[in-house]
Amino acid sequence: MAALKFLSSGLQLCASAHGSGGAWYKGCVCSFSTSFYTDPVEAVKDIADGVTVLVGGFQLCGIPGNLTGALLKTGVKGLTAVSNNARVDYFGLDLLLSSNQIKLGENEEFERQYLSGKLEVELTPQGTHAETIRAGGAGVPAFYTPTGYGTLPREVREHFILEEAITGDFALVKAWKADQAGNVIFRKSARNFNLPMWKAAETMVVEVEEIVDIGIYVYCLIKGEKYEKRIEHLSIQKEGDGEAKSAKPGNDVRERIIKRAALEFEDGMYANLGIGISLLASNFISPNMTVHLQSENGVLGLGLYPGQHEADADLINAVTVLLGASLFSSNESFAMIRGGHVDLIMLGAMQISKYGDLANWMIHGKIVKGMGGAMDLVSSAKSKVVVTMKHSTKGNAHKIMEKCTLPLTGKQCVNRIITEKAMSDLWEDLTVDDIQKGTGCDFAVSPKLMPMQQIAN
Ligand SMILES: *[C@@H]1O[C@H](CO)[C@@H](O)[C@H](O)[C@H]1NC(C)=O
Ligand SMILES: *[C@@H]1O[C@H](CO)[C@@H](O)[C@H](O)[C@H]1NC(C)=O
Ligand SMILES: CC(=O)N[C@H]1CO[C@H](CO)[C@@H](O)[C@@H]1O
Repeated sequence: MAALKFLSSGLQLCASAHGSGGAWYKGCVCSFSTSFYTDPVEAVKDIADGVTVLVGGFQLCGIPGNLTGALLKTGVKGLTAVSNNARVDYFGLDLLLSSNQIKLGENEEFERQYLSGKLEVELTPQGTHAETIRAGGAGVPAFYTPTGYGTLPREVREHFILEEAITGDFALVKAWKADQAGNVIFRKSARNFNLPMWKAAETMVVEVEEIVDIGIYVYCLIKGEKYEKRIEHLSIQKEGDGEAKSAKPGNDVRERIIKRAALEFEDGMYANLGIGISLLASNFISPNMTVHLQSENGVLGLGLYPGQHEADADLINAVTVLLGASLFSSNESFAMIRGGHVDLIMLGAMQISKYGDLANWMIHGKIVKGMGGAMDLVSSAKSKVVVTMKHSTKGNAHKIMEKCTLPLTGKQCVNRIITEKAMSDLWEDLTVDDIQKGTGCDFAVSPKLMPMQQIAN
């Protein structure tokens, strides 16, 4: 295994790897020396007990698996790990978690340890997380953001909360290719958190798939072998996707919601769709309409699910990208979201209050999904937030209620709710009484009450 190590002088972070297809530039002059390593354990041996390590990646896309695996071997203790997530057991950060080496993560093992109080943890909205790291790299110690206002215990000013920047002692980064001088390029959306983390740590250790001839920024490079790129939830396009199928009653309920949700799309709009019902609505976008789909992991111009042989782990959810799509890092992606440049946000909910408060990330003592990007997605008053969900829980508990009992994702942020029973309109076979029974709060009945519309087949 060929690997190389760069030793750099302190905090000079110099190059920036940009664009797809190998466009990158050097930002400034810095001095460094290079040494080569053949073993990932050697590459991480300077990581001592108690330091802070930033770990790149978004789900399984672009994670420095060889390096986190090597950390496990060095047996280092008491690390503070800063990471977007590490959700698949025994891969990446999970390895460290199960051996109790770190304090932060997000996965099943994490959930178990967190709930049992064994793990010290701080969960941060994904976009805030990306920005705290970007700010750390840019020397901005703290900033105000609308994300999480009214939900997170933070210092408040007007409608914003104060978030402190994050820097690390080490960044473990996964890139695609590096040259002999240490310039690196990322592939597709695999730049995600790798790019901002790169700049926010004193020492970078970079794992690449290939080292090419004649770079910077890097202290330590290691070439991983036999890359097995994994996709967490592979979805493949199936015959008949986008057509009505209503065999089972459960499907029928979903389909109603999906088809109504599809009417929210307008030609030329930018939309971010949560997984599940919301994303399925995109199957019904009329072919004479262009809707630009944005995704948190750094894609604008998402296409349909790939065919069997087109799946690409460097595009996480295994979606395809359309011609003319753009790819960017996670901090850039959330700047777009918080900045209100995405017209329509469609996502699911566990509870919604009559004031439009949204809860969808945690059930006390039971489920800790993490808020992911949801707090950021609902933080801009400029974006229309549409919730698609079943009207009640499986056990028939109310989901639309006076006041949410679960931890909030956002306050007064929901503009429209679409369920199988109602929107601001009614499905024809239901009466207002039926809906009142399934709803935990009073509501006004519109004078323009009419049967609920849905997209034609
Ligand atoms: C995102 O972070 C990268 C790396 O720190 C930086 O080059 C880029 O300008 C940032 N984008 C935004 C919108 O802040
Ligand atoms: C798209 O095509 C349908 C018929 O296929 C038509 O009813 C509709 O008006 C068209 N929409 C636009 C925006 O052109
Ligand atoms: C992410 C990851 O762990 N990548 C590779 C690291 O190196 C080993 C072989 O040395 C591969 O099997 C992994 O796929």
